[in-house]
Order: sequence, then C-alpha cells, then structure tokens
Amino acid sequence: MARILITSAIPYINGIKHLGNLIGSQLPADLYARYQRGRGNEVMFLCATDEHGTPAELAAAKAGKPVAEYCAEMHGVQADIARRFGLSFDHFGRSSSPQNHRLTQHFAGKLAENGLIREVSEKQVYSKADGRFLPDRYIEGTCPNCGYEKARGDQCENCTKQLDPTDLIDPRSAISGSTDLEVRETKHLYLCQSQMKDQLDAWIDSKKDWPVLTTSIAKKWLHDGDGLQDRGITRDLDWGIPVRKGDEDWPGMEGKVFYVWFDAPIEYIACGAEWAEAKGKTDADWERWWRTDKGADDVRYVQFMGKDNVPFHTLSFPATILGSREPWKMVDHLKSFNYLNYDGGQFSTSQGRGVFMDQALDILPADYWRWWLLSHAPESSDAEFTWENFQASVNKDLADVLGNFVSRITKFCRSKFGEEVPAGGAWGGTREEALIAELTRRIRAYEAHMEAMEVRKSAQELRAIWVAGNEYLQNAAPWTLFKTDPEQAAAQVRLGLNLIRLYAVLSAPFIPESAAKMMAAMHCTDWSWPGDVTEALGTLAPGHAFTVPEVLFAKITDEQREEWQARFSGQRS
Ligand code: B3M
Ligand code: ZN
Repeated sequence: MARILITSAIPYINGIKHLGNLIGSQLPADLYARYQRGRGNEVMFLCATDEHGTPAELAAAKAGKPVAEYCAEMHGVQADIARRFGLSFDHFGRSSSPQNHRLTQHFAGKLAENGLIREVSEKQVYSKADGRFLPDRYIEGTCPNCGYEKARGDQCENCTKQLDPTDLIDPRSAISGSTDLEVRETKHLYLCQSQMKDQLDAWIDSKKDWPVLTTSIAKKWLHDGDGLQDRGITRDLDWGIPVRKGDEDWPGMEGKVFYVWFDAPIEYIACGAEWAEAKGKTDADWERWWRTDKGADDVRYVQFMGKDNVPFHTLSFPATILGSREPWKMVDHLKSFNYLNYDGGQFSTSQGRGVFMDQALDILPADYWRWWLLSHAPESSDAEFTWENFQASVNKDLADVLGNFVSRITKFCRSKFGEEVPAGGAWGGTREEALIAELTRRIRAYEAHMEAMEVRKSAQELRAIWVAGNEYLQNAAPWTLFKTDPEQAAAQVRLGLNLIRLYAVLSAPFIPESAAKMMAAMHCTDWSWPGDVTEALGTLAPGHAFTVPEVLFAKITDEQREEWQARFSGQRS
C-alpha cells in the first residue's frame, strides 16, 4: 500500500471561491485523493484557508468586522461549501492556527541560524492620506513588466511577475485611491534565496517527470534577468504571524508580521499538526507524513495549484524548507493548471464575474459541476466555461450515457425479473468477450491517466467506459431477446446490473454522490477496485436484491440554460 500526501493550494479567506478557483486546485486534488483511496492506498489530503495578508484585512474592513472574527466566519463558510462539493479533505485547516504560528516562527528561526536571513532597511510606500505604510495589495499601479494597469503590489495578475510595491509605475493607494504617497524607511527581513539558487536549480532538474508548464515557470524565475532575487518576508501589518525567531523575540521587528506568502505554504505542514490535534492523534502520527526522519521517506507528495502559484511552490517554499536544513518532506510532483475563463471573459472575484461555488450548488448538485469542470480542466491551455457547453456535457455524458444506462437496465429487470439480479443463462459469448476486452483495455488506460494526473484524458476514458456499456446493451437488446430466449436475456441483465456497480467504483472520484446512489441502488457496499474485469462483473450474484434508483441526472432544459446565462451575466452583488 502506497502512502500519498496531497495538498491543494489553500484558498484565500476573502470570500467564496468561483468555479475557476475550484478547478485550478481543490477539485483535481480531490479527484486524485479519491482515486488513490479507491485503489486502497493510504492518503493524507490537506487543505486550509489562507487567512493573512492584505486580502484578509481588506475583505474584513469591507465586511465591517474585526479581521479575526471575519476569518473564523469565512472559514466556516468555505468549509461548508467544500463539504457540499464533495471535497474530501482529511483536514481543512487555517493558516492562522497556533500550529502555523509556531511552525512559521520555527522556520524563520532556523533560516536565521543558517545565515539565510538578512535585515534590510528599505524604503516603503507610505500613504499620508491613510496614515500607514501600503504593502502588497494596498497599493495598485502599472506593471513594469507588461504594462497592465491594475497590477497589485505583490504580483501582476496579468503576467504573473512577482513584484514589490515600489516597482509599480503610477502607484496609488488601494484603500483611498490617494496618490499622495511617499517613500519612507522601514526595516524588514529578507530570505536569501539567491544564495540557494544552485541548490534549487539542481532540485528542479531532479524532477524529470514534472510538466513543462511547471518547470518552465520555475526556470524562468531562476535564470531570467538578474536571476533569483532575495525576497522580503515581513510586512508592516497588524494581522498575521508576529515576527519571532522560534520562541524568541526578534529585536527591531516588533509590531511586524510575516508576509502571507511566507506562512501560507508552511500551513500545508501545520495543517497536518492541526489534523492530528482534531483527530486526537499524536505528533508522530502527522510527522510520519511530513518528516523524512520520522517515516515520510516513502511518502509520495503531490501538490495541486493554478499556474500563478507555481513560482512560490517551486522556489520560495522549497527555499524555506531547504534553508531550514531539517528533514521535511518536499514535493515530488507538482500539478499546475491554466485558467478557466467564463463566457467570453475572465472569472473575477474582485469584479464578481462568473459562477461562485455557493451559487453553483444553489442551482444544481455538485456532481454536475464536478463532471463538467474536471472533463474540461484547463490543462494544456486555458479553457472556457459556456452555458451551452455545460448543458451539452451534462445532458449527453451524464443523462444520456450514464444515467440512461442505469435507469434502462434496472427498470427492464424490475419489469421482467423483479428487483433482484436474475438467475439463468450464462454470458460469455463473443459480444461479452468483446465488451470485457474493451473494458479491460480502457480501465487500464483510465488508471494510467489517473496516476499521471491527466484529468481530461481520465474523464474521456471514463466516458468511453460508460459508452461501452450502453452500446453493449443496445446491441444485445435483452428486451427483444427476452421474447425468444429469456435465459440469455437474464444473463445479459445480470451483466448490466454488475456494470452499474463497476461504474460506481470507477466513477466515484469524479461524481462521488451519484456513485454512492448507484452503489446504494445495487444494495452493495463492495467498492473494491476492478482487477480482473470478468471477476468484477460477477460480484452481484443471482438473487441479490436491488432498487430502481431515482433519476440520477436531470437534463438541463434550454429555458434553464437561458435563465442561468442571464442571471450570471452581470456582477455578483
Ligand atoms: N492563497 C493564492 C490562491 O488562492 C494563495 C495560494 C496559497 S498556496 C500556499 O490562488
Ligand atoms: Zn505584468
């Protein structure tokens, strides 16, 4: 049994995520976690809310709440929506947890001990109108790299370049819009990433199987221009993890906090500690996932994230871990995604454009969204959500192919043989042989795509597996055969009912709720993954009772599609 550690990029606390965020990390991570559990492997799937920094402060101010209260509330909201979307985290933590405070301060202490932190007296933008320094997102301006006019102080959304607020051209305060800004002196800590350039370079070179999208972004930041720059890891903010050297004060750093991108990835690890606390486990229980000296050397660690997060995960976070010179588990495989666009434009949290997770669940069950999003995951390029495409996919793949298969075979059986797996006859003629051969080939391909985290290819293969069953049934036509050879028809129906169970097992990573309904309708709890397909199709024996399930997937009508298209065309209020 393999042990697999999975993390999804941790979503910012500032509001409910849209479908583009969901497919960019949490949903494909869930697909992989569910698949690996289905294969009988031991999985630790961690995610959390990213609660520090300016996004949290700004959102809390907008909501008129103290930031700690706002974060606690929003964590609850996000946890609930994640659960309703079927995201099967082993723990959904918080980057503001005491565990993350301790661990972040610990890492900073180790980095300082190893000579990898320097204090820099730097010039920072101060807003006279706002009476404060303006870090990160409190300041907006034109990107010096690509000219995008709404670049933020920490990163340009358009070209993904990491920025410092003083890099921006024509800067203005994001709080008041004031351009009455001046540069003042303040002292900050810098992580000496440049000293670790060769080590990072070698580490990335050792990752032969990483997608090009990932390595090319990392290599770009390592080698382009002046190469890897040292990075400020502290900020003049109230909300965040206070700057300390392990358990000790850090003279001169009073009143400052760590930069959100310093503590956020450390939360992946701290989340393990939160999991242990929540489940009444010991430190050894989480350390066997995270410390290579305590059992994690045989763990495979996979990270999921959107492409804009790649530099932080291939450079900054590894620099933190390598720089600590402690035996923490590092990522083995990093799966990154392009962007999902919405109906001719971009999804945007700040502009309230697109469909947000809570809205999606208000109109349709999670599996409809899960299927569309995963089968259209933005892997090799950006993808686009359109209502037409969504309607077509749901109606064809889910309703016409899978749903129709389940309903047809169960209803036919009920009408001719009653609600139990019929006895009689034997399947195994050429028609069945061909089906088994096709299923075997496709299931093995499905497994290979899932292992490789090829999300779209996995979805295509799964769909083809559903189609194969439908076609078998269509050609075998037990409803016709029943009149002349009821024994043979019974054998075919028995095969069909077993296919429902098999489909439940194979489909559960994509559409867990529907898979559970299919399994429940078969009165079965045997979720074992199919090795030999013939054997798997003999699981439900003659006489085994089942129930005809309710309609699994309702078709989306043109009226619904038009209504939703109109409803979601503007801005979220
Ligand atoms: N919260 C950005 C994002 O949600 C950031 C990810 C942190 S991963 C450690 O895209
Ligand atoms: Zn830019």
